[in-house]
Amino acid sequence: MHIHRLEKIWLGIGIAMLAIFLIVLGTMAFSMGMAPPSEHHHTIDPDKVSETAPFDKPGLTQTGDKRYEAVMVAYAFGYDPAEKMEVAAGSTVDFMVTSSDVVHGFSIVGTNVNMMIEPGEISHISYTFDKPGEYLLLCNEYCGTGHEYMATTIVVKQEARG
Ligand SMILES: [Cu+2]
Repeated sequence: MHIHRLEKIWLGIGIAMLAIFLIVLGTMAFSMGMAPPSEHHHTIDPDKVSETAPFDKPGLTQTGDKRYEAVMVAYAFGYDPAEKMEVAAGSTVDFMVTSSDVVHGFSIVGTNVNMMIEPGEISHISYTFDKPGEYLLLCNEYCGTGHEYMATTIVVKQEARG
């Protein structure tokens, strides 16, 4: 069988690229120890969310100066706490979210906050709300017939100046 010289060159380049890719991947995985995130990998029994701390009392708590922790449960079809959460502008909110039933989304419009909430898993994300206003938090994973009603609001208030 005759293979054209240019075809041989292209074949060589293709095989070389594959080899380079595997060497880079192998080096990163084995000598640099890169792996999917697992440091903050927390799990929970999805059937016992309402009895497991801190998800037995979902809500917003102030943990420091301009620092809040929001413990939330996503369910079909809403978020707990359901009422608007209020923080002062410039505050960082540490979200800790799980699901008590199916896979839900957790996305805050106008920010880069976008998580998948899986039953059995606890998802963490922190965000600093610099701009005052109302932030819509909604589910972006289709989760059933009430999916479009699944939303809540975070209110970021301008600080009083004295
Ligand atoms: Cu949902």
